[in-house]
Amino acid sequence: MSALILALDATSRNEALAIAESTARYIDAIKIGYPLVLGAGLSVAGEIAALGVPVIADFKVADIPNTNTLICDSVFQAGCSAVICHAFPGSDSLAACVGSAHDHGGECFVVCEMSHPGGAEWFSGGVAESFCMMAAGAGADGIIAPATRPARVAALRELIGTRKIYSPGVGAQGASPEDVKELVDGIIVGRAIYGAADPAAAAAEYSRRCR
Ligand code: O7E
Repeated sequence: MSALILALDATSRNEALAIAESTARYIDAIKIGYPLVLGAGLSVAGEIAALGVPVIADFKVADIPNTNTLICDSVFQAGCSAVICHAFPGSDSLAACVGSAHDHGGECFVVCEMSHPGGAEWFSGGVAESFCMMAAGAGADGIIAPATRPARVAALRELIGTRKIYSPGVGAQGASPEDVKELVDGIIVGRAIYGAADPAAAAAEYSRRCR
C-alpha cells in the first residue's frame, strides 16, 4: 500500500493548475521540477499548495553546501513541503539540504538510484548503497529508488529501514504500481496521469492500484 504522487511535468502554468485541480482528490502530493517551474515560475508551487496538496520540489539539488542552502530555502519559502537532492556532491552538501528542509519544517529526499535504463550503469553496484547510507547518516527523510527495478528497491529498503522510499518509473517507463507498492511509501506517476486524455480518471485508477 503506497501513496500516489503526481509528477506534474506539464510546461504551462494554466495546464498544470487545471490538472492539479482535477486530480487533487486522488493524489497525496504533487512533484514539480524544472519542466514546469522554468515555464511557469516558482510561484506555481504556492498556487498548487493552495489547492491543499503538498508540493515536492524535485530540483535534484547538487551543488556546494551554500548554494544548496540558498536553493532549498527558496523552495520552502515558495510553499513546498519537501525537496529532492542528489547525494554525489558529498555529505556536507547533503547535510545543507536536510538542514534547510528541517529548518522549514519540511522533508528532504535523496536520489539513490534512477529509474531509466542508464540509471543501472553506475548507480547499481554499490553506489546506490553508499548514497543510501549517506542519506540515513545525514538524517534525510527518505530516498528515491526505481520502480523499474523492484529488486533494487528491496535491497535499498534493507538499508534505509523505516525511512520513506518514493519510487518513479510507473506508467510511461513501464513499471506497474503492483511491482513495488508493498515496498515503498510513495509511487511517482507522471505522463500516465498528466498526459492522459482524462487525467482525473487516470489518477483515480492509479490511486486504486496503489492501495
Ligand atoms: O516517467 P513519468 O512521466 O512517469 O515521470 C517520472 C517522473 O519522475 C519525472 O518527473 C522524472 O523526472 C522523475 N524521476 C524519474 O523518472 N526517475 C528517477 O530515477 C528519478 C526521478 C525523480 O523524480 O527524481 C526525484 C524523485
